[in-house]
This record gives sequence, structure tokens and C-alpha cells, in this order.
Amino acid sequence: MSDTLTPQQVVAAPQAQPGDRPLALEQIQGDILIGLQKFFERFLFFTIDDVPGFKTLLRDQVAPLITTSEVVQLREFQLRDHKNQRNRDLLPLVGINVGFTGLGIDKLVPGADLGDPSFAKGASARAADPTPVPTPGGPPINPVNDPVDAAGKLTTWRSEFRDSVIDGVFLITGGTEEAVAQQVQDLLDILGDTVTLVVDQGGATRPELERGHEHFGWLDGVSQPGIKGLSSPFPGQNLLDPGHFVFGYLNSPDPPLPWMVNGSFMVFRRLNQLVPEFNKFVLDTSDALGMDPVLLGARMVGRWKSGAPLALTPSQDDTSLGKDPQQNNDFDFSDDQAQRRCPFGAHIRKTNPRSDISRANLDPRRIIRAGIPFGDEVSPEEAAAHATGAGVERGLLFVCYQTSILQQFEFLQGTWANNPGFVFGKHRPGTPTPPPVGTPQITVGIDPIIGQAVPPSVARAADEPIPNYPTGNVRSTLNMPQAFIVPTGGGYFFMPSISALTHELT
Ligand code: N7H
Repeated sequence: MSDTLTPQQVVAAPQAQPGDRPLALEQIQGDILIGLQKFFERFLFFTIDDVPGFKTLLRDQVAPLITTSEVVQLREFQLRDHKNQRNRDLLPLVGINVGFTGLGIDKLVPGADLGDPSFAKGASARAADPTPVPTPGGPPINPVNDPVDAAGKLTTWRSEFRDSVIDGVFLITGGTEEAVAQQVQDLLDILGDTVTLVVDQGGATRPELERGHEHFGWLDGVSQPGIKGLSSPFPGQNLLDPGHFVFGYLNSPDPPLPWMVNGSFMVFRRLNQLVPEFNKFVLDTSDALGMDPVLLGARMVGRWKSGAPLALTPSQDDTSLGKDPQQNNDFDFSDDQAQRRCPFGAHIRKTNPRSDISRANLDPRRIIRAGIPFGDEVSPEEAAAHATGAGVERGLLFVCYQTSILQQFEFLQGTWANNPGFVFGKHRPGTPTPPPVGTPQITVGIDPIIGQAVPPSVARAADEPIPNYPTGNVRSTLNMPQAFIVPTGGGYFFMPSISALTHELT
């Protein structure tokens, strides 16, 4: 429900692809492929206390309320008409989705194995696990690396996420805070004492001109994978098989249980953002490097705050390009093999290196993102002190969908964002093509936005903040003494189909 149409929101009527079956949009929960329309969202994390009672209510009263992808798609057209008719009021359009952790699934279907080792272990165990996961025939998948103490205990997670039993989560979204609050109350009234609410986490889009922007100030939701049979792709937007995101379609892992078809894994991460500290770092560091702070921020992300990609406009922001989906993904880095336009280590190049690697290696790592900011705007006092106030929290409630948590979210975070070597095989400007044998490769560094290094073995550094654009070979390094994103909670969930909610799980 953003003012800017994001790539996954502009949707065409579903069409069957050769060799695939049409998407069963009436079975797939609405947040997964298109995204529930949301200006406000509440995440209700719960424990199931009365399993038979919960199952009956889920089947008879809650499942009929679940907002499907079919409904979300119809609402997109409704919202477009509303906007085209120059209406300025907000439509309430409340959405409800539900997901279950491994613990929750085990209560509903004892012994069920969904075939994803990360899902089975759970988000807090995986966040704290320092051991790379071996993969047959491939390199091991590096850990997520959330901060831990000497005993291996997560130090930055809130205890309610780290230590409580969480069986499931309801996502309640809508266009107004009141409509969402009413739906939360109605839902809790239905569930009664069959559940205990463990965490009630609210999120909201930022106000006025910052709507659609995350707390550091960048437009979010600009690049999403297109889905075959659903999306009308924008220039530069690859169409992917739906099976990367929903079970039972081309390229999904074989679901070990038939009722996983039309379901998806959801990763939730509560990520605090230290905004005044980030802003001060960018100012101080750009000063030390002798460059414009706005450009330094853009080099860290790979886009200007407007959403305009450095790949297309490397020296200055272009706000009309930033918000134009016909242009803002129309690049693939193929003409930027010396990181003159966009650093190899920029957040969007680390997490979607586009033509830097083959589609065969890239597509199985893509995710669909559906997060929302949380927390208040930075106060004048915090801005003046260059420090987040005591007890103040703000950031992103990061949500992504995939059919393999290990091969998608964890791979992106561990093996790409946290890995200073990735993107591999890159060289200094002026290196002949192909590079002579033995030419040293660039150590790209960790993702300056989300990279989680384990010092001292891995430096918190990224290569080439100063652009060599259009020419030059200046060497520079961005040293980042602290992380400006701090993980404070999370969860791994399975989002079942409507028929699984009304049959096999209940
Ligand atoms: Fe990122 N940011 O504000 O800097 N992200 N991200 N992200 N992110 C993107 O395309 C941000 C996080 C991806 O296809 C943009 O929407 C922040 C995690 C991927 O070109 C911006 C946080 C993971 C893409 C940000 C955060 C990812 C992407 C550009 C946490 C996965 C698409 C706008 C607080 C592990 C790349 C856009 C592509 C884009 C920011 C988290 C992944 C501005 C602040 C945890 C795949």
C-alpha cells in the first residue's frame, strides 16, 4: 500500500507457464508473493496452550479470515482505482496471515518433518550457531553470526525471542492503526485461552515524505524478484519460477509432506537500526575520506536514498529515476566490472549481484522481502547527541519468503553479506581481460549495511568507498568500527496453504 508501486505489487492475471501449473492464488497466503497491503502491522507471537481447542478455532473461525494472494491481488487493483480517482483517504483493508515455528508444527502434527534443517532448529539456535553447514558438492554455508558471549548465548536478542516458547505468529496488517487494532482484538477474542501472547510487535510505515523509506532514509521495496505466471516484469526484473518461494511449483524443493504445497517459509528478523550513530559515522568518515557524505551513504547501499541505483546514476541522485519502476531496476552491473559505478560490496550488490554471477547460481538465492519499519522517528535530542536514546528502539521488522531458509536467507546473510571474499573473482581497474594467471583478487569486504563479521578474524571493512568514476585507480577502504544494525529477535515460520490450515494441521 505504498505510494510508489513496487515491482511485486503490479500484477497481471495469472497465466500458466509451459511445464508448470497455474499459481493457486486462492490457496497461498497473501504476504508471500505480492505482500499484504500495509501502512500498519502487528506481529502477534504466541504459544499454543490448548492444542485441540486451538485446532478447532483455527479451522472453523480463523482460516476463513486469512487473506489470500487472490484477495491481495484484487485489492491492488482496488487501491489503484482509489488513487486514480484522486481519493486521499486511506482504505482500512485489513489482512491476516499466520505461520508456525517448528515447535508449533510439532504440536499440531506431532513428528512432522518439513525437510528444512534450519527451520527445524529454529531461528535463535541458528543465529547463535557458529558452525558452517556443509553442503553436498558445494561450499559450506557460513553462519548468520549474530553476536554471542563466550558461552554462545545471543547477547543482543531480547529475551522474549531468545528464551520463550514461540509456536506461531499472526501478521495483522492494514491501512489504519485503528482497523489493525480492532482486528487484533477480534482475533484474540476468538482464540481466547487456547493461546498465550508472547510478544506483540508493532510496525508502521514512516510518516509523510519518508513513507516507503526505512529508518536510515532509503526507499525500500524497490527490487523484488518477478514471479512467472503472476508478475508483469519491469525492465531489469528477472522472472523466477514460483517454486523458489512457494512449494509445489517449478524449482521448489520436493516437499516431504504433501500439505506443504502452496506454503512457504518465512524468516522474521527484528533488526534495530542505530540511526544517529549511522549518520554520524557517514559524516565523519566521508570527511576523513574527503568525499561527499551523501555519496558515501549511496556507495554503502548501492542506491541513493530516492531509490535511484548508482549503476545508472553514479555521481548524483535522480529522484524521478528512483521512484520509476520502469527504470530503477534496469541494470545488471555487467558494464561495471571495476566498481566505478557501484562498489562490489554495496548492500544491493552483495545481496543480488545480478550478472556478476550466473542465473543458475543467483536465482536459487533470491528472496521476497515484506518487512516494515518499527519505532519512533529520531528525536531532535538524539540527533544532537548523535546517539540513540536510552531505551529507544527503532529499525526494521525484516520479513522474507523462500522455500529453503538455509539456501536462501541464511546463504545471503552468511555466505554473501558476512563473507569479505564475495563477490568473488573481481580485480582492480586496468586489469586485462581475462586477468593473467595469479592476478590478485579484490577482497570486497563485508556488506556495510547488514554484514556481521566475527572480529578479529574478519575485519569490519569494505572496499572502495571512493569511486574511481569515470576513471582512476585510487585505493580506499571503508573501516566500520561498529555495526549499525543490531539483531534483537527473530523467528523461522512455515506459512501453510489455506487447505492445510483447514485439513491436515487441524
Ligand atoms: Fe536490504 N537499507 O536501507 O540499506 N536493502 N536492508 N536486506 N536487501 C535493500 O531494493 C536494508 C536486509 C536485501 O535486488 C535496499 O528495496 C536495511 C537483510 C536484498 O537489488 C535497501 C536492512 C537482507 C535486496 C536496503 C536490510 C537484505 C535489498 C534497496 C536492515 C537479507 C534487494 C532498495 C535493517 C539477508 C537487492 C530495495 C536487489 C535491498 C536496506 C536488511 C537483503 C535500501 C536498512 C537482513 C536481497
